[in-house]
Amino acid sequence: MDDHTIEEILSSFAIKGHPTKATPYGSGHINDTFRILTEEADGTQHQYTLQRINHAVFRKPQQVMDNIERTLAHLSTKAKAFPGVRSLGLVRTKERRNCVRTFDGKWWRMYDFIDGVISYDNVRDPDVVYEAARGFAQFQNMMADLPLPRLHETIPYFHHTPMRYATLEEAAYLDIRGRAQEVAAEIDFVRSRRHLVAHLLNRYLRGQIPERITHNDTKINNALFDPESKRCVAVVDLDTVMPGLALYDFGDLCRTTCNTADESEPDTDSVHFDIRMFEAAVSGYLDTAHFLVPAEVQELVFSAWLLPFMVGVRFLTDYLQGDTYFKTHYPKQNVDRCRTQFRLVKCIEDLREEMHAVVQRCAKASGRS
Ligand code: ADP
Ligand code: GN1
Ligand code: MG
Repeated sequence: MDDHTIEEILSSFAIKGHPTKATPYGSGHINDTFRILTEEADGTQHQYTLQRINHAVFRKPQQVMDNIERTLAHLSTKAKAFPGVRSLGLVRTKERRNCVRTFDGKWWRMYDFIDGVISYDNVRDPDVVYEAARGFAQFQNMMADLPLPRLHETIPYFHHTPMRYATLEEAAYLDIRGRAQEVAAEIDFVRSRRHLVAHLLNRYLRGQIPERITHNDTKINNALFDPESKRCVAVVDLDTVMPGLALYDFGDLCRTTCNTADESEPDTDSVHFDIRMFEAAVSGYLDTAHFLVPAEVQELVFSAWLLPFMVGVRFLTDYLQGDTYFKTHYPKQNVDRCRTQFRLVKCIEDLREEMHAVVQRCAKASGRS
């Protein structure tokens, strides 16, 4: 996108000062994010985050924005009870709307840029992992009493694991890009575990695990930290905040914090599941998520297995379908991503007993039996 277009988009928003710089920002796989600098006549500078909402992924961007507005309004009522937590500030358009749809059919929104914080794609510090788990648990806690109506499901069936499995089978069957043979081992890996995909969903359907309002995309780079205290001060990427299972949030956090390698690491031998990070995640989560019922605590280890498995299935499906969903930066990145996830799954299968022992220890320490 050229600067002229960015300037046009920016002119729709009620920002302070004149834009002086727009830089692509972050490493998210879905939206296009820009950091915007502006300057007022007296030299005062401001920073904003401009985002193009990926409307191929979020088919109803207006519903995404409605959810975000309600989420942010609700979080603002909690500010006093949760000092130190910074919330995203939505920048309205000059017509007081929460986003703009440009003539070319693209959807744009703006936030105040949260400054002086740090984000991680990969983290090796257990204190940061502990704080991240606390941050996401606190987010779930703050959202628990959101008044009705139910939030929109911005991506229907987002964490519906049997549906994800069925979509993979369909993609492998249709094989529109002729790639199925090349990833036959990965498809077999999934098939040999298909009896596990509906486990949490079944417990939910039986009423054993409750629906909550969850973030649904708790990868570590969606949390922002104070570099000195290491505390998680903000949770961003609210596009998928909707009804879900708390365990999906916990599992996704482990997926990105316990992996010793990058998500796209081509050398799977360097992928290990770091049980020290797992302990930090469990501990931070259980110390904060006092609302969890025993069945949820019981399934923490399973959720840490399920999320890399499911995200691996999604990367594999996207590769078979021609890399249309996740942003990729080189031709077989989705294959590398999928293999990384499946290696993590394998590591977790080997560490199951130790992981259960960690949960038991942390549950005791957090005052649960
Ligand atoms: P995507 O859906 O593509 O992942 P995100 O909303 O997560 O997009 O934004 C990408 C990255 O930009 C985030 O991971 C976060 O590190 C950073 N980011 C997003 N919003 C802000 C903000 N308001 N202030 C500072 N950094 C932000
Ligand atoms: C995407 O948007 P981002 O990069 O924070 C994806 C998640 C995946 C993740 C894998 C809306 O997250 O579901 O787990 O990539 N977000 C969406 O890294 O699909
Ligand atoms: Mg993100």
